[in-house]
Amino acid sequence: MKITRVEAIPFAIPYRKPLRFASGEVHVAEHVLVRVTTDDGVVGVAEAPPRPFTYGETQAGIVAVIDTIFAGQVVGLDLMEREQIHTRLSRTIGNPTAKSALDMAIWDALGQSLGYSVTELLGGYTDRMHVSHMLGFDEPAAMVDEAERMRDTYGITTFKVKVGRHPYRLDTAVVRALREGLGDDVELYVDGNRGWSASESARAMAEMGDLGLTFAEELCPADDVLGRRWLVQQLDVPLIADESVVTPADVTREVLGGSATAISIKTARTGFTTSRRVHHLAEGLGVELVMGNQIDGQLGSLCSVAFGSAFELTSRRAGELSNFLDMTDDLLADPLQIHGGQLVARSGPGLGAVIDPDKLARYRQD
Ligand code: MUC
Ligand code: MG
Repeated sequence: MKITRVEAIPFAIPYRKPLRFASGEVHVAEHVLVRVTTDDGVVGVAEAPPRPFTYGETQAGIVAVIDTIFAGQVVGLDLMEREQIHTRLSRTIGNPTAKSALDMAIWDALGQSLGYSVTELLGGYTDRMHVSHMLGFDEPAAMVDEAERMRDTYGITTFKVKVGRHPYRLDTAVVRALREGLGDDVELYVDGNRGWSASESARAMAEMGDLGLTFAEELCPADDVLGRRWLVQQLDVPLIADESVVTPADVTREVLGGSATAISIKTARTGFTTSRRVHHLAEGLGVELVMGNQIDGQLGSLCSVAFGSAFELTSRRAGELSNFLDMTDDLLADPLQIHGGQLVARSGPGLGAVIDPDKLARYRQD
């Protein structure tokens, strides 16, 4: 079970329509497929979705850092030497998406080698999650139409609504239109991607006070240290920390500092090894978890559901697992299917992901 080869393959697949939010927009999924091969001929896979406007990682940068730094740190190690792998990758600060894809491809190879699914290896709590769909910026009527289509086609009844625009009235109008259009049976929460100040956030949340929101996420920057603590005190829903909590230490700082009361786990950002640490930390701190979406493709969404299904705390809430539906195509030979508002983690071994060679040939950029 020794790692003999690591490949980082850039690929690009267009979106049907761009996904827009306060910190950026995505028109094409310019991701990186990471493949890890062992001396037994097992091949583990995962995908890295760069978010340059959030973490500063780019597709070219991910390929370069894997090829020139991370591959050399893991080749020659056994798949079971998981803490050795983690320690070596952790010497480099930053590059969370590159490290995570490599980590998850190694777990996939480990699961295949041992004959267990990644979900079983991690915790084996259940095999599925409820799905939450992320609605990008648009006019109120268009966002209600999209939510209705997701509900009627896939049975999805939880929606994360992107907010953080100026002035905030367009966003509050969207959330009101969603509540009026979809009724009280759907769950709604908002994500500002740091677009508002603490006081704007407080005013907008007060204006939406009658709309029964479940959470608010990253409404203002965590660096507004006192402002965000003040905001958390105003809110009657948990404030989810997302891009402000890239490491377990960030989680500790945000939660103990009073600037966050729930945490988004993104496997694209913390892989399986560090996501597990974040999960255990959140459990110990007594804060809720949501499985977030770094605008993942199908392979990334499969990783999220594999992790989220492994634990009670992560499967309690709907996970953000559906935005691959916005893409025109994908790499998986057997596409993911959402039915009755749920996505099932594959029974393995490993992640149960098979890459379609023709699709990879069509979309790869190298
Ligand atoms: C989210 O939850 O913020 C947008 C940017 C990013 O990094 O992830 C998405 C979704
Ligand atoms: Mg977010």
